[in-house]
Amino acid sequence: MRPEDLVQRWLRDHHQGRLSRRELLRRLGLLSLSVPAIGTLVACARTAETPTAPSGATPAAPTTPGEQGTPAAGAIPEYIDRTKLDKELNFYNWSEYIDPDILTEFQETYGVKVTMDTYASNEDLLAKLQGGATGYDVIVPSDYMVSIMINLGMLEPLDYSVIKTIANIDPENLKPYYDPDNTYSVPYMWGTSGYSYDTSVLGEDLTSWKEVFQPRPEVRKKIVMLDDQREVIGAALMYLGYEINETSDEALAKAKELLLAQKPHVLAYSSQNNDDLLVAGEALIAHIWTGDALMSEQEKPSLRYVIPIEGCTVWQDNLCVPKTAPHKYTAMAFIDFLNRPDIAGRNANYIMYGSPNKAAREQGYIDEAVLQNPGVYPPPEVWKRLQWIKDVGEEGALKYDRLWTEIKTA
Ligand code: SPD
Repeated sequence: MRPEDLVQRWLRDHHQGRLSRRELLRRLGLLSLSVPAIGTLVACARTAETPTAPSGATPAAPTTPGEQGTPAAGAIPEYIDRTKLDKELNFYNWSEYIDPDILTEFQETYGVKVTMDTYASNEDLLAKLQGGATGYDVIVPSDYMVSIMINLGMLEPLDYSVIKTIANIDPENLKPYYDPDNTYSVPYMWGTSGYSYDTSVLGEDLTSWKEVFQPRPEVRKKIVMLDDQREVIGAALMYLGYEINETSDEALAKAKELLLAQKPHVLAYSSQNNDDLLVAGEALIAHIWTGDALMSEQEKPSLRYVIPIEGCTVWQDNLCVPKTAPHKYTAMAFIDFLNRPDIAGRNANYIMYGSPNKAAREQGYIDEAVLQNPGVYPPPEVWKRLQWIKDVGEEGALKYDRLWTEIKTA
């Protein structure tokens, strides 16, 4: 079957309620189609899913689909110099991390063909860029990876004469520890890394990382851990009572012991299929990021997301432009577009992560159900037990790398 026909079938199934949004996103990511190919199909099928502006909110600028390369008149802000826009943009993003309609809308409005590739961890992103991938225009590193990339001279300063929508971002999310003047990064989404589990099998009371690291018999071989060294080692450190950025040999040796003892009970290390395994019932507990957890709950309401009592990571992912980006001006225009309140709101509702876009929240673009969900926007008492992953320097990173390889190959 041609990829176009396959996508058409998935979209039909999605709109008729037979295929979840999470599964649709996953499959589109796997197909690795350029956004125009997906976009044309999504645009045809865009009916039931298209959110409308909430009452009292500023409606989105009208976007008449333009022909490829011909932006629709009036829809591009006047401060963007259209003559500087390229015909294409290459976006390197986490999987299942943007509403595909939004890419289509950028493409139709700005006349720029967007191609998106996906990755599963910050370390994969770094390795890919260091391995010589020079074609990407916009990337989405997390907090500590922004620090690492700044120190390695890999990021381009952002042009705020183009990214004027920075004004929509909550001051609380700006000036972060990893880029104090936002010279290189604009916050995209934020979240936490706890675990989800099936209450229909395990009951309502799970609260501790103990369930993951020293599991009861019924969950043995039914645990999925993120395929992410800083997250997994960090969770083990927190369970043991250490700080998440610990690099002492003693703490890392204890984390290693715990993770090696846990390994026979781990079904998989996966950041992309952890949600599928939970929904399919093959896993009963999965270490997971907020949005993936909440999307899974929509398909399987017996799942519940837990921020463990010992704490877990809080993170903020960011829009950045690599120094090597071939289409820098267009990259800035794309980042500006993603921060429009209507766009940021639709995106946050779709992927279900915390949004740093204050204007989107205040103008009513974010669903009340998402805003009120304590898994997405934790209350102050929960914030006290969250920790940020930080750059642990070259020596620390080597220790984490070595430990991770030992765990994965054991
Ligand atoms: N489904 C994609 C989610 C991206 C999450 N990024 C989290 C990084 C945490 N260290």
